[in-house]
Amino acid sequence: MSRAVLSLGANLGDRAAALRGAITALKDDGLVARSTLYETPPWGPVEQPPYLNAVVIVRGPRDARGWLARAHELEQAAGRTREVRWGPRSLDVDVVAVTEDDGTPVVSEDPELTLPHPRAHERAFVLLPWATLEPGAVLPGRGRVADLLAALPAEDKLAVTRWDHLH
Ligand code: A4P
Ligand code: MG
Repeated sequence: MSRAVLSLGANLGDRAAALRGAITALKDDGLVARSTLYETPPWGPVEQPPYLNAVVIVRGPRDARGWLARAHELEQAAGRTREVRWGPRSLDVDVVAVTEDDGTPVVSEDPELTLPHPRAHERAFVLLPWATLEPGAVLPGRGRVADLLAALPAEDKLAVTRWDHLH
């Protein structure tokens, strides 16, 4: 058994349907909690449309690699093809952090599965939904999610806007 925090993002096609489909599919994997959907400006060097992002927490019989495999299955189910790194996608599922059932955080430097996710601590589109979902959350090796969020530029946080209630 382990507990994983997953970050979901989509910026092509019916973004909300892709996120909601993945969240629904995760009910069979031990979905514990899910954030609402947020609209966020694209992060990174590639010019591309805005994203919808969400964070979910799952707990189930998989290990960290099992969660990565599940993430890839969900991407495939959404019709994702890998094109440009950091480029637009119908669904991206990243494993942000995994904790063993005894509370030990999984740490890995393997490029196939780096944990905790090496860029999560600087991404408002991960930290804000996560902190809202789980106010006491800790990103292993980095600190409290609420503190990491507080350290980001105000414009990054203001750009992450709740989307559900508008649609
Ligand atoms: N990989 C290693 N560690 C992990 C992990 N913890 N979780 C490997 C998931 N995958 C991990 O990923 C490339 C490889 O990373 C995989 O083969 C996996 O084994 P990918 O999904 O094929 O490619 P990618 O998503 O283009 O690269 P990467 O590095 O995952 O990109 P990011 O960092 O996910 O960036 N802006 C906003 N606002 N919202 C977004 O969601 N997402 C991206 C993608 C860019 N800008 C964004 C957003
Ligand atoms: Mg990815």
